[in-house]
Amino acid sequence: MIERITVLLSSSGLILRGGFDFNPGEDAPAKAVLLVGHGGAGYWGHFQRWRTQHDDVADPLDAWSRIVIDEVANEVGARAVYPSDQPYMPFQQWAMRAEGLRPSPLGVLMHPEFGLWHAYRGALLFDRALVLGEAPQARHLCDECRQKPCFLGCPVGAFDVDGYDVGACRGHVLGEGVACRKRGCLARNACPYDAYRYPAEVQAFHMDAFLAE
Ligand code: B12
Ligand code: SF4
Ligand code: SF4
Repeated sequence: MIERITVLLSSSGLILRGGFDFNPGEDAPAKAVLLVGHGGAGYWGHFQRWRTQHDDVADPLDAWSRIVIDEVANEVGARAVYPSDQPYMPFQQWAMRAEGLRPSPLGVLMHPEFGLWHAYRGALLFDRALVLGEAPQARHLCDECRQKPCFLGCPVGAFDVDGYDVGACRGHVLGEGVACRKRGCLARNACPYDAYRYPAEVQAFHMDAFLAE
């Protein structure tokens, strides 16, 4: 079935990110979960082509993701859930278990290949076990990064060891922060593991979505 899902997703640029069976007795919404997302911006061209025909749709990336992932869910007898559905499903906790990832100082999970340049667009929930164990810990690149330039990248110090000051960030981006608005978060962009960095256009799209929340 994993192969089938991979094939079904291939025309969208989205990828299967991993998954696991919930533990017996665990407070969980299903027996197993598979995460769908992207590493880098491989989905962007597919999404943009869809968008040319659907330019009046609200939250277009969410809408497109729902169309793609609902179809896969129907094909494989799963229930699809989405990161922006409320109450929020713990996508990052699931990703840590599915891919063995840990958070960067910015809150975004650090991936050994994609760096900070990846995200989750949905999850497939199954009412049957898939016999999938949790992933072993992946190499955590932040442990090897001595200078931690992400901490210095933000002009208003919105990230520190205590977490992320959303108000300070949003205030800057809506005011003086033209660079953040046009090219994306400077702290995220300061990370040296940038082989999969999203193009500026993609970052500006996500920043607009963040400001609209
Ligand atoms: C609410 C939310 C936000 C709030 C954070 C408010 C806060 N301080 O908690 C706001 C709107 C500020 C935000 C911003 C961003 N977010 Co956000 N966000 C979410 C959302 C929808 C829910 C998080 C939640 O509360 N979960 C409920 C708890 C129970 O689940 P959890 O897994 O334990 O949640 C963990 C996270 O909330 C994390 N966390 C706490 N504070 C922050 C702050 C940031 C910036 C991040 C990334 C995580 C994070 O700690 C929790 C405990 O482990 C998730 C999607 C989801 N459903 O998880 C995306 C999510 C966490 N966000 C994500 C991202 C990428 C961002 C942005 C960096 C960029 C963007 N949206 O394009 C921006 C940062 C803005 C910037 N400067 O660039 C990604 C992270 C992917 C990854 N690689 O790890 C997620 C998973 C969405 C996705 N589609 O993949 N986000
Ligand atoms: S700059 Fe270093 S510490 Fe910060 S996210 Fe990148 S690898 Fe991790
Ligand atoms: S978007 Fe700009 S203001 Fe917000 S955390 Fe990133 S660098 Fe700082």
